[in-house]
Amino acid sequence: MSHSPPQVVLTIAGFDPSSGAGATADLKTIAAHGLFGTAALTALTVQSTQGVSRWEPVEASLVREMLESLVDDVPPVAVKIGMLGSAEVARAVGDFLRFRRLKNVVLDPVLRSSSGTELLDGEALSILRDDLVPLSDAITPNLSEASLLSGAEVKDLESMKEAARRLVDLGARNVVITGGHLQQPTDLLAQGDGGNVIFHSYPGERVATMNTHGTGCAFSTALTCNLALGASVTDAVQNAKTYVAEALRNSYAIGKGTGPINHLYGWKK
Ligand code: PXL
Repeated sequence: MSHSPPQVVLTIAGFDPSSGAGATADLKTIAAHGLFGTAALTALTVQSTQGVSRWEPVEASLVREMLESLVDDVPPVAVKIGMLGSAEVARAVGDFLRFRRLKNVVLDPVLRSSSGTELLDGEALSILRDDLVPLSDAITPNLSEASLLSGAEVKDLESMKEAARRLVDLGARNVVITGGHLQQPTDLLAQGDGGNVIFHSYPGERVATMNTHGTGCAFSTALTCNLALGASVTDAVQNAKTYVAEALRNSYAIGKGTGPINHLYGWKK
């Protein structure tokens, strides 16, 4: 019997050996959505649940070749971009997006690990902001990433709106600022609409768990998967938020540090 194959979602991301975040975690999120994941690695981190101790970017020409060899063979219907590693890799990803004109591109501007390690230098940040933001259909900064990218201090819903407005001015079409670190974890979607900005807010409930490693990666990848499945941006944000909340609720303590969320909670034993 032959089955019709699933759609393909590509993640361009770093490698977290503990697999709470990064490309291997993204592949779990993509599988959880019934889609087929492919991955191009941009950086290798030395990392456990206790944090990142070191990382190295992958050589840009290698990333370029990984992307080019994949894209004709297994064309993706959506692309998630996470950790970029270096200015050269960021440039290579920008060129790839420009020449291939791929759809449903979601950029998660990963700047720092939750344990505080810088994951991108200043030159790469400029390329991310000036080149990759306008090439993406949606960007998913958390509060501190929104602050660093927009130059506005972000701490509550009002300042999230101001930062989102500035990010739309930088060329972002859809900005989702994830408010998981707020007292009440509200996400904000800002959509650029010919000079105007339309806001939608998504209130959530705090899930009491210590196993929070990978929430940012999972949110942006779940958003990408929902776009791949044909959801509107507003529905995709709500569905991605629900996915992360369930993955938090069903998480378990793995390792001695911050445990991962349970990406595959839908597959009960
Ligand atoms: O959560 C951000 C992130 C993304 N990608 C990789 C990471 C991390 C955080 O540590 O290691 C590869």
